[in-house]
Amino acid sequence: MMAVTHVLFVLLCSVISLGSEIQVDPNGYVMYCPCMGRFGNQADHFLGVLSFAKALDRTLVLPPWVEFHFPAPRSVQVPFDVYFQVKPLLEFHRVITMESFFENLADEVWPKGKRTVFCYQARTYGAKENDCNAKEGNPFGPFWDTFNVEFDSSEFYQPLYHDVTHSEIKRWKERYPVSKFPVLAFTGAPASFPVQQQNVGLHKYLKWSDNIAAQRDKFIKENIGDEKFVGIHLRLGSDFENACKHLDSSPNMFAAVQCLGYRNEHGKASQEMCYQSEKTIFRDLSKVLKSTGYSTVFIATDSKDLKSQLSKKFKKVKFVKHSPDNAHVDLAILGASDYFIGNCISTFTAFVKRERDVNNKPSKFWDFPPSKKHEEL
Ligand code: GFB
Repeated sequence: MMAVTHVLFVLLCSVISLGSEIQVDPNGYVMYCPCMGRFGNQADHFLGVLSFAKALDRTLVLPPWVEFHFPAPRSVQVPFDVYFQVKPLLEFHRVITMESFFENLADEVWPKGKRTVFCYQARTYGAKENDCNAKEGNPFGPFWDTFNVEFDSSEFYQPLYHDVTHSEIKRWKERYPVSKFPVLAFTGAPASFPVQQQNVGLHKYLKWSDNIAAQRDKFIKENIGDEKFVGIHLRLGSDFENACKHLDSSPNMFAAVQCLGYRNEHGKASQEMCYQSEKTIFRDLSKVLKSTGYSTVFIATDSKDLKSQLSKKFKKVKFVKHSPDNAHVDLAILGASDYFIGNCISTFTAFVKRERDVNNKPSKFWDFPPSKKHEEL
């Protein structure tokens, strides 16, 4: 009897493992290093690549997020599913995490010795001439090292573009058939920056992982309760202050189009839209508190939180902040707030704005539309 039970158990296990076996996609794969910028930039790119992989009808290999933990000299890779669920993305298109790809498929689909890397044109810095030099520099090298990838050849895909128009996709398929190129591995994201207008709505497939959602909910339960609250994003670090000095020469800097419009139909960016004075923050927050009647404000910031100044100015308002510093929990709480004020130029804000748009939640931006004269409180 024991033996029969054991055989049945083994049979059942093999059926289960067969059922969950990861199949090779005969249409091939798109893989890339999210090698530009920090989280907000990478998220913008991600939506574009998701759309590109779908248009090519290849499975998208979900890369880890690249983070720069100072003072660590090298970047670190955080698996995609630490922050986001994989399942909702499958409603849109076929995806697999990069960890799973290398564990289950790489030897068969993309064996060592046959690994071509794609870049638009030769990258000029690096040891080799006429090469993508895909592992040259940080985060390029550490990213591919995480998966023990060495490249055997480079492919320059110019003049093709990662546009999803029918004719362009046809050109990609003709030039790079799956039979010869089962994996299109890119040195950087094959996508526009900032995210193209037609891909903004793909944000609805990005759903926080259970872990991030639990941290968000715990914070709100313990610090805000059932009160409605305003979430504010203060992007006041010196890196942003310096970047904003170039606004005149780069009027569409970073995520500016989220306010100005993709054809700049909503005017020009002001300095206060990019880097706010306390006066602007007080003025715009005051308007929102008055119009909503809310009396709790969640502050997310990369540097100064202005908590004591704000508490002094708005005596009846409670200001709360998440500690320790956690960018993704901050994003998730901002996404859950009942009203949001963010920074037009920041892609960190843009992430929140997109999430709120897909959930029909109201948002506004500091000094937008730009005021001519600062009103006093
Ligand atoms: O996300 P990100 O590309 O947005 O880069 P921007 C800003 C980084 O700063 C985030 C941290 O990824 C976070 O690590 N950060 C910003 C925050 N705001 C917050 C916050 O409210 N809370 C926490 N915890 N962390 C651009 C860059 O930043 O800034 C450009 O993307 C360039 O590459 C430029 O460096 C100066 O679009 O705001």
